[in-house]
Amino acid sequence: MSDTGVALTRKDFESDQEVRWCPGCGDYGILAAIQFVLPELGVKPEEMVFVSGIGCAARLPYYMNTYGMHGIHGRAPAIATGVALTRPDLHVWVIGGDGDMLSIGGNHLIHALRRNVNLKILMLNNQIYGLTKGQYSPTSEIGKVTKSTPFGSIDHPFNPVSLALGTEAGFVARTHDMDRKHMMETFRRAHEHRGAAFVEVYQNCNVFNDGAFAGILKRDVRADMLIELKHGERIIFGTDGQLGITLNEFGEPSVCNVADVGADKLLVHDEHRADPTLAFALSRLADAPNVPTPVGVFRDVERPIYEVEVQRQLAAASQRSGPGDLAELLATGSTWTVGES
Ligand SMILES: Cc1ncc(C[n+]2csc(CCOP(=O)(O)OP(=O)(O)O)c2C)c(N)n1
Ligand code: SF4
Repeated sequence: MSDTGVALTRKDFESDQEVRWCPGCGDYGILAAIQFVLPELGVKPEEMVFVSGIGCAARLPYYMNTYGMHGIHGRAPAIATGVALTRPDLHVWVIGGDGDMLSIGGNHLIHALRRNVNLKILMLNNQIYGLTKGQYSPTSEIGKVTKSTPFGSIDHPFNPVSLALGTEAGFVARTHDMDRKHMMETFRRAHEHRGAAFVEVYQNCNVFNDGAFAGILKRDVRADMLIELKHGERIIFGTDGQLGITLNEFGEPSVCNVADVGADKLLVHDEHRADPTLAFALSRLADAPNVPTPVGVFRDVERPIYEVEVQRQLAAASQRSGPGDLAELLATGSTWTVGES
C-alpha cells in the first residue's frame, strides 16, 4: 500500500532502465517474480535495498525502483551486512550468481549465513560464468568443457543448498526460473523469515549453458524429477504420485516406489527441525545430474539475529561505560605526531 492508500503494483518496483540481459535469459523471469511478489508483501520501494556484486545476475538492482548498490565482485553479503546493521528498518536483499557468491565471494556468503544477518540472499545458479562469457563456475559439473576447462572440469562442484545448511543458516530453499508461482512463494517465505534467508534459484543461461537443468525442469519430465517439499506432508512425487522418499536402513533419504513400501512409510517433511542433518541429507538427493531433485523450503528455524545481538551489546557497553566518543577513543593511549624532519 502506498502513502496515498493505493495498492502498489509491479510497475511501482520497475526502474526506468532498459533491461539488458540476452533474449531468453532466465534472469527475466526471476526479476518478474520479484517485482510481482513485492507488492503482495506490503513493502514500499523506499523500504527496500537490493545489493549485488558483479555478473549478469548482479545487474538486477539497476532494474528495481528501490534503493540499490552494485558493489564489487563477491562482496555483496559484506556490503549488505553493513546496510542491515546500520538500517535495521530496511529490507535488504542480496542478488548474485553462483560465481560471484561461491567463488570469490564464498567466504562472505558463509559468514553472513553463519552470523544470521537479516538478509534475503538469492543466488541465481546457472552453473557458469555468464558475464565473462562462459568459464566454468564452482557449481559446474565434473567434465564440463568451457573456455577455461578445455579438457573438462576436474573440480567437484558445490551443492549450494548443502553448503548453506552446513553454515546452519536458519532459512534455506531452492526454486527455479520456470515456475513464477513457486519462485514468488519461496521469495515470500524468505522475506517473512527473520534472519538470514538463502534461496538458490536454478537459472537458465541460454547463451553459455543452455539446458543445464533441462533433465529435471523440462515440462515433460518435471513431475518425475522435481520433488516439491511441503512442510508437514509426506514427500511424494511422480506423474501419478507413484514415487516417494523414505529413509533407508542407514537413515538416509532415498527414492522409492510408493507401491513397494506403502504410503505410511514415506518421510514427512519437517522444515522446523532444529538439527539440520536430515535437511542436509535431503539436499544431497540433487548431487548427481538428472536425478530427482528437491525444491521448496528445506529449513526454516529461528536463530538469534546478528543486528539484534550487536545492538544489545552496544546498549550494555554504553550502560556500563557511558556513551562512546570516537574522537576521544582514537586519541587515547600511545599516540604520536608525525612531524617534518
Ligand atoms: C575481482 C574480480 N575478479 C574477476 C572479475 C570478473 N568477473 C566478473 S563477473 C564474473 C563471474 C560471473 O559469473 P556469475 O557470478 O556466476 O554470474 P552470471 O554472470 O552467470 O550471472 C567474473 C569472474 C571481476 N569483475 N572482478
Ligand atoms: S550471458 Fe547468460 S546469464 Fe548472462 S544475460 Fe546472457 S543468457 Fe543471461
